[in-house]
Amino acid sequence: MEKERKVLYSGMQATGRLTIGNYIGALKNWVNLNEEYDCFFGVMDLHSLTVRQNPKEFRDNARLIYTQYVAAGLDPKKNCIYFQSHVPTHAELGWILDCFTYMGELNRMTQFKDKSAKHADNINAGLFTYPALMAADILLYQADLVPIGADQKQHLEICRDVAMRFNSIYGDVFTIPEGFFGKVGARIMSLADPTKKMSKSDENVNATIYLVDDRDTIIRKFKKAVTDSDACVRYDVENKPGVSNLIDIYSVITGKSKEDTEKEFEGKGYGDFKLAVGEAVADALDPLHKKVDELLSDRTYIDECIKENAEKAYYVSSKTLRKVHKKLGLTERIR
Ligand code: ATP
Ligand code: LTN
Repeated sequence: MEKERKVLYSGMQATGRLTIGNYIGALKNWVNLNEEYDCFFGVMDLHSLTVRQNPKEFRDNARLIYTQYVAAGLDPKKNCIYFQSHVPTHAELGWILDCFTYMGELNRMTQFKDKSAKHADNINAGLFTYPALMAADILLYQADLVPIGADQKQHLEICRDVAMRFNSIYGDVFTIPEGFFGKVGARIMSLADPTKKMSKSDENVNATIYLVDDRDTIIRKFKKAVTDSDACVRYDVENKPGVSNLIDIYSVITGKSKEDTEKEFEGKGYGDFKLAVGEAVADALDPLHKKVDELLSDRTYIDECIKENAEKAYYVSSKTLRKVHKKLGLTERIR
């Protein structure tokens, strides 16, 4: 049966506070997609358990991420925004897909290699099977499109392979999803090391602009951003990665082209440029801060959205899970 509207699925892990990388590369681009697609956005808290979390900070971060999704413009009455852990079908299908995912496939994942190197004392099985749970997230909703950053391409490939494998045995159960990759600002780099991506789990707080950072903090961090000794605002990723990253951020935030940005700062020093980038980012985040404060001051609205959307996600995903059970030959539940 043809669906009337295509389904779109995405999410972020609750491994820390969201950064402007998450905002520019993902969240900002999700707003208004609901006009064209049926959208599901998860706060991927089960995935976050692959790295050890402090329970109090974890709970606060997850709630803040939900609130920031809404504050950034995702309308929870028009998008299904929910916590992954509130919808048990994810873990259930995740297990089933573990049994359809090969060790050889998982062994090739660069995220697994990177995170194992970073957390050598906690290379757990969940970190290894992470892509099977991610496949479950997507396939449960029969998603057609998955907006993700380039770093998640490999995971989406496994999801597609597993879905095709399953379909080839049991018939058409899962929609095969496509990646949906953003154009500009797809990769915001660390302010301390512009050859590394800006990441919410970076230990160096000066490397990262968090969405919660206040104006002074933002400007201070941009002032400290690593550049070069060339003193010329010119876009050249290879030779001037720091300056190029700042140009990228400035262009995405202000809507100006890279060329216009270069012209605007012709003959000016890095001090002026960094201050302008800091001010532009602070201005852009100001309305988001106000909206977050407003939403946090009265919990009832967000609580109601969390509840309603978890129910909706459960309803939609259960249909797929029931079909999977049936196809696999699991004994039907007597109700
Ligand atoms: P972690 O530090 O825990 O690995 P992260 O900050 O890299 O987290 P994810 O939760 O893995 O973020 O990613 C959430 C979304 O944000 C993904 O779609 C990802 O591609 C995007 N994203 C993350 N970091 C950046 C960045 N620096 N630039 C652009 N997009 C990013
Ligand atoms: N692995 C993703 C987060 C994530 C996700 C998903 C994204 C978990 N499940 C399903 C899209 C669809 C990340 O680290 N960015």
